[in-house]
Amino acid sequence: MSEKTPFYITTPIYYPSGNPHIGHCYSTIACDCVARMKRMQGYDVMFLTGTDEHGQKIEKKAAEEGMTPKEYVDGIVANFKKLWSTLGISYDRYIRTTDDYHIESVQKIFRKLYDNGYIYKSEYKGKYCTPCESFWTESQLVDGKCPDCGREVTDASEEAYFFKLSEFAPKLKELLLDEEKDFLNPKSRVNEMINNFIEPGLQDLCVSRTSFKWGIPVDFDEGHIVYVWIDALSNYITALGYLNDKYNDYDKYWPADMHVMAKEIVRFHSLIWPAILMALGEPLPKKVYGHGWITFGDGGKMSKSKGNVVDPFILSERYGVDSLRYHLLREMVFGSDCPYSNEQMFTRYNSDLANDLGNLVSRTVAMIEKYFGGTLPADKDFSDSDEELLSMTDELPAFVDDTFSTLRFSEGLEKIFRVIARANKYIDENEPWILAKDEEKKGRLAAVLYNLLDTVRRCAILLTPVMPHICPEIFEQIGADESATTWEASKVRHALKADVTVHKGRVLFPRIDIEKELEELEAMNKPQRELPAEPIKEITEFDNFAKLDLRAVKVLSCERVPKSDKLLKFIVDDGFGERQVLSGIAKYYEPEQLVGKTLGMIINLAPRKMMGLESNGMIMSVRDGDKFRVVEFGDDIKAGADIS
Ligand code: ME8
Repeated sequence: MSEKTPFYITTPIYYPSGNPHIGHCYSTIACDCVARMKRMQGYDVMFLTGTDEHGQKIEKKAAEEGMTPKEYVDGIVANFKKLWSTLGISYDRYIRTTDDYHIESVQKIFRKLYDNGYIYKSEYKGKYCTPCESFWTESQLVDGKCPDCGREVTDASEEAYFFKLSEFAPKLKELLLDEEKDFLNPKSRVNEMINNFIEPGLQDLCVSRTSFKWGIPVDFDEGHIVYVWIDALSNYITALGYLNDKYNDYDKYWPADMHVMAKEIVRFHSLIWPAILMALGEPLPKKVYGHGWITFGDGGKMSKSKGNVVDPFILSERYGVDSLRYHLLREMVFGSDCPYSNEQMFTRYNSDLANDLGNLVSRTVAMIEKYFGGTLPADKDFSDSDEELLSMTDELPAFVDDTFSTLRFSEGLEKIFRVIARANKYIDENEPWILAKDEEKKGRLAAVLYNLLDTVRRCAILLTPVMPHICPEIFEQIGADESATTWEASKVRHALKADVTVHKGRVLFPRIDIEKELEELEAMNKPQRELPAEPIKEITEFDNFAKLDLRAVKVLSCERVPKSDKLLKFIVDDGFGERQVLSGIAKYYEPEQLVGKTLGMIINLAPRKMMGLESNGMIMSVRDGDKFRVVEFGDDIKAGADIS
């Protein structure tokens, strides 16, 4: 038996400086789709993702939250993993740059670069913000001031290590222009790299910092921390066991077949990363793909800091994981930016998934049940007129392979759905309901329905990497056994049993009422309570305040409300008894964190129903921009104590 060919694909490792959003989902789903397809094609796939957990930004965020950096990232990493599991991401390995083996490898990599003469010690000169302890380059300043705090900066210098990036300029240019290697895609990024970075002259890169602590120490020079991009890029090899004993997969999987990312970090992957590998004497990755951004509203890259993020948990819960995966892959044209729109997602869902694919499956299965009791007869009367549909389908596997392997999912999917539309038209052309009236035409009717089933089968195989949860249901409904659902079987006509039996199942893609859904999503996006427009609300009488019954309560239990991303359900002791209260704070707290706590609550608000559950009161909280906390008292405060 021949060995399987290895295939190594990576996402960027994301910053856990905030929770994952739909932009992160795109890169990860894209890689997942390629990984799944390659596995179906018989490759031995290693699909790596992870988190890039060091650096000043994370150190600061954690401090703001009153946590250690590790505590802070642990919480966010759990959310990344939860999202990937929700979205059916089939990663083989998850690397955290805080993992011991990675730290050990990075220290060895840094030393090896130093020993090989590619890292040297010098002076780093820049603009320094003393309160932030940060160096900035001239171009990073905002109006000549610190971009973080807006204060004055001063000229300063510090001792730092530098990587001889400049030395690699000719080799990098050659790499980027090598047509056979086809290293960087899309091609527009090649020109960008050459014109914007190589031609103006590559500068040596400062690769150590002394101004913060949350990073990997340079092990031979105390106080120096390895620059976060050296730490981060190295993940692609440390995760395979390069210079560590944790794994032993480097020889098998390196060089990577594809690194996938969005355009803003292509520079790091197509210039700095290859230069580091050249300096280490290691082979270069085969391909770097820089896709565009999913943009939102104002056309900027959707980011954690803008607070305008569409929640992938809510979308996949309400409309199905596979619909979200399909939408993202179908809409994004490789290389271009793509505005995110729920309306666009619903429109596409209704036309492609509900109308075209869903209907094709349900009509075909229903007709086989109606006309043949669910099992097709072996005798069929095929016709030359079937050829157009069949030969269109024959073209799909190679085209999908080519387009999906190069991140051109929208092209591949468009072509699959053209065949699905053609199949629907084939039903209208052949009018099975007329054929069914004539006993003599039963053979023809069976052939028509069989061709339809087989077209569904072949399309569903090719759609499996995109919609891995729904396609197996389609196979079940059309009676395709395992041998008829392999990648190879997508290339073959009529792989279903001649006397195939279908099984009617649930409606795969129920139609979406677009208006209604948009309204409901909009309502979910509204902040819970509007902040007053004026700085201070109008004066009120003491009597109004006295009407509110404010008490300390003890949290007896707390759990998430199923199907809600926002709500937590509490049972609290209010000093008089137990009561149930709901609060929309699931984004900010894990239920376990709150059990046993003594919180502030308004206990005499009229009861309200949310998600079918009654809430009796309101837990008090404070919001300051991004920050959010419940109002909390010490353990020594009894339940029922009066707040005034
Ligand atoms: O850059 N549209 O991490 P990061 C499409 N840690 N893709 C998007 C996106 C959007 N709006 N927003 C994010 C880092 N992405 C570094 C990477 S790799 C050695 C270190 C995706 O959390 C896209 O892949 O800022 C982008 O390149 C990546 O997330 C940036 O993630």
